[in-house]
Amino acid sequence: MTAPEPPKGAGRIERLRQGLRRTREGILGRLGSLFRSGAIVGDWRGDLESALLQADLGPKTTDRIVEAVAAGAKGAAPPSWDGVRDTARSVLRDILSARPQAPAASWQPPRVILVVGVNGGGKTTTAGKLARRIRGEGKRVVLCAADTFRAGAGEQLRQWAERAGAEFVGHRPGADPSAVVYDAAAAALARGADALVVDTAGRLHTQDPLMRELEKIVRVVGRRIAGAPHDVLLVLDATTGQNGVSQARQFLDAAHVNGLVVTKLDGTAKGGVAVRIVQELGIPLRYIGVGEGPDDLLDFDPDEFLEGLLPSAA
Ligand SMILES: Nc1nc2c(ncn2[C@@H]2O[C@H](COP(=O)(O)OP(=O)(O)OP(=O)(O)O)[C@@H](O)[C@H]2O)c(=O)[nH]1
Ligand SMILES: [Mg+2]
Repeated sequence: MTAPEPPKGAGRIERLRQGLRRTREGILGRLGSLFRSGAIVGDWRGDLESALLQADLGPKTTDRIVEAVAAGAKGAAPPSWDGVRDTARSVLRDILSARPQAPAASWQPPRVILVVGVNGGGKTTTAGKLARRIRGEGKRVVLCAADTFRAGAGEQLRQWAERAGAEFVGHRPGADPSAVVYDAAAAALARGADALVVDTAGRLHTQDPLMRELEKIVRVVGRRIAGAPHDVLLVLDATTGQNGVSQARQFLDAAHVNGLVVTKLDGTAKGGVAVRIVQELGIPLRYIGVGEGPDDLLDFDPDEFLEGLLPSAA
């Protein structure tokens, strides 16, 4: 089976543009016409502020942008649209680029990627999309269904495995998640896989707290594969905004999260929340989800993201 290539170049930018459409149109619709047409009467600060807050950029970032625009405005004349847009982009670029990745430690395959987050955020979909990308690079990948809570979860992941051309390891619903991970690690080693992607539950069937179960998964896979899990991706749903960020914090310690994934950016006009998430959690944003399709997971690139949000030509 040959896996399709992940989107590249122009295709990827177009997907990003599509995914951010509602947020972009929200911001541009309110501000572009106002500043461009010079129709500002009086308090442009209030208009700018409310458009940025509507996009869910958060009060801190909004203040920073408004202050920077005010500082750049000449005398009493209202700022130009170009000035507003460029200032906003530069403040946002500052925030989004502020957290360089730690240099990658050396590791031996299989690379173990653990996908965690609250229920419904898009973990299984993200695990499936990741497997597809890895296959697209011509590598062998095992998908592990460590969500044994939801009856349909294993089947959902198995279908992704089929589509991606990945191998699948799952147990019956209700099984011990760590036991599934143990078997998947063994299978990945035995088959010489390049990557093992582990989908986890947002809830559990036992009284064991979720965080304790995640800690156990981390321990078990680390005993089987040196240095694993190499990546722990916390999946956050952009449509849940600030609530999602608060809920997410508890995952940071339990699972040593080293990367964020913001999903469903296509389903919201509040895509500015991605900036807020990066700022508040202080962990690099690695991927963004812009749709339900297999190719709708994009590498996060601050400049591309800003071009999708506030195009330089708009
Ligand atoms: N529009 C859109 N939908 C998404 C995206 N990512 C996931 N979804 C959808 O969100 C829903 C939930 O996704 P799942 O991957 O099942 O979420 P989960 O975190 O695994 O959920 P649980 O297993 O119940 O904890 C599904 O209908 C997905 O198709 C995205 O980037 N955009
Ligand atoms: Mg799931």
